[in-house]
Amino acid sequence: NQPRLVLLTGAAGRIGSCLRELLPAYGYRLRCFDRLPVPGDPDAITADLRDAGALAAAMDGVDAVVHMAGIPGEAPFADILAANIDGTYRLYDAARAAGVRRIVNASSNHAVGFTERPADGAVVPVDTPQRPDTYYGLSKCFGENLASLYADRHGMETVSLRIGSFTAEPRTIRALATWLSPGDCARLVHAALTGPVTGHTVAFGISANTRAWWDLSTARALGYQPQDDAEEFAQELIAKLGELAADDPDYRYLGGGFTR
Ligand code: 15L
Repeated sequence: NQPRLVLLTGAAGRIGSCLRELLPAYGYRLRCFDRLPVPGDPDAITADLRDAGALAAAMDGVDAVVHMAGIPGEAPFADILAANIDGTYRLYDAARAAGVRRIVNASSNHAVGFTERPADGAVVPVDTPQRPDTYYGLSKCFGENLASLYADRHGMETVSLRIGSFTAEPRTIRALATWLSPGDCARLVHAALTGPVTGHTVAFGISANTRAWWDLSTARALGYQPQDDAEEFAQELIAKLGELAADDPDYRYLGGGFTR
């Protein structure tokens, strides 16, 4: 019972663009939604999440939603409030009204960004307490909690993906641990759309990085089998940038420099 028609918000964004390219091969039909025109998709809906009519129409006949829309980093609180908090609330409520069963929600590692690296080399579990590092991270905590509310109150399923560093290739030393490759991103979203979920599930979203210190067990339980490892780029990156000192926020905190 794989969902067929998937509403993709933020379809013109960085991750949205990757998913537009890679998800159809998994058998999905995408309906794209973005504030900005989606290149090469004349059927895409160009609207703000706060346009209730456009959002309701976008939900028609949809089997699942992949919610990638929002401001992807720190910004003034008023902007975060409008785009990420109010926008995500409206997305959820429109999905509820349309009877959509499952949402894959773009959370972020910055929802738990002030979590310190465990001294004993252990991984940070998914149920670590929320510790946002920015207003941006706070909006992702809101999204996770909203998903929990809509699961308990309305029986909706959500997988909140605490995405790491999504780039074509890792670009920083921190990303040797936090990288999510484009191919693994598509594999992860596919797993989140099809894997076994009861209520609200949280999963870290990174590749099979040798230096990873975030627990991937809940992602794997959905069926995610990452194929890429940032280690392939380690030698070159370390030669260029040097290793991180233990007191560098990029080393010490899950959210890296966002804690500064
Ligand atoms: C995020 O949540 C951001 O959207 C992205 O731009 C990166 O900063 C990423 O986290 C990260 O932590 O590397």
